Amino acid sequence: MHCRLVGAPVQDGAGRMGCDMGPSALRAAGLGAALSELGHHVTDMGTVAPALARPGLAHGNAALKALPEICAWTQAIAEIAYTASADAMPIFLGGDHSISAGSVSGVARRAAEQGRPLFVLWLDAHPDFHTLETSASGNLHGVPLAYAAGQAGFEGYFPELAAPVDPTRICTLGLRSVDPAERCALHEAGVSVHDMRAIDEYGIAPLLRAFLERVAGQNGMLHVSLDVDFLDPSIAPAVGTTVPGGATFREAHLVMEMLHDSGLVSSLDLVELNPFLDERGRTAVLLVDLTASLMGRRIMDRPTRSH
Ligand code: 6HN
Ligand code: MN
Ligand code: MN
Ligand code: MN
Repeated sequence: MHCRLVGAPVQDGAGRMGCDMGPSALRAAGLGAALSELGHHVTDMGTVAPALARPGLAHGNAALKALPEICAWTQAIAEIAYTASADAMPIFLGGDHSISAGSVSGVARRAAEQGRPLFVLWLDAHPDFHTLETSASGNLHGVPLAYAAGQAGFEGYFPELAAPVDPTRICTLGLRSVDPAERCALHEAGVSVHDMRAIDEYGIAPLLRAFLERVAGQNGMLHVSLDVDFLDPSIAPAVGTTVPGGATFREAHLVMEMLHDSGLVSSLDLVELNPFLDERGRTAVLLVDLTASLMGRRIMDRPTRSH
């Protein structure tokens, strides 16, 4: 596999500073070497430069923070996502989760051009399904999934979508902090939602397996968006939005191992890593190890089977 690393040092979408150091921390933790050791060809594309922010871009929701800046980042990241996905698997190094407005919309444009449906697996404590109207915090890392899914109200602010993702092709896994407006919008849009209660009750593997079978059955492409706060804060402290009760070390690795075996993943986001909050780089190292599992590192060889 040819992997293209894309640094997206965005911090304006989060409530606290530090995510701009995420790409450096992931590189320092050995992401490139881990992928090379697995036999992949790795190209580091460097760092996305933001487009110029449109001066005076204002919205009726006065709580929104850094709207012109995030719109400009989205434009720049969507362009590179479209380009990088032409001949490789792009891996986006965040940056807060607002970078996924660009990464998902860019790879969605690529998938549409190839005539294949794009599916999205959102691994996160939060659904990030606010619109510009419903965000109460004003932090734009809370909106990227709604934008990419073509929810109303982004027109005239965020870049026009070449290909909105069909919400019924989105699966969120790991939710445990959902705002009332998001709960309602997710339901109405028909997003597949597996919260932590469902993971506790049924186990993470059957939930993921059912989704992967759907992707495979439609010859889909699959974008995976991994927010650090999907993981339990006890194993991944380097995030500004910790919520207790997250995925365990083995649950997270199992997700990655199953994704690898599926052979379906065509692009990946690693987001919300805030190195300022880390403990001797342990969260960055965990993200590198999870990415390695997604890209083929395994404990033992296994007999070939369907999933
Ligand atoms: N993230 N729903 C909350 C908000 O501020 O809108 C939290 C968003 C978190 C975003 O985790 O990427
Ligand atoms: Mn998120
Ligand atoms: Mn989150
Ligand atoms: Mn919210």
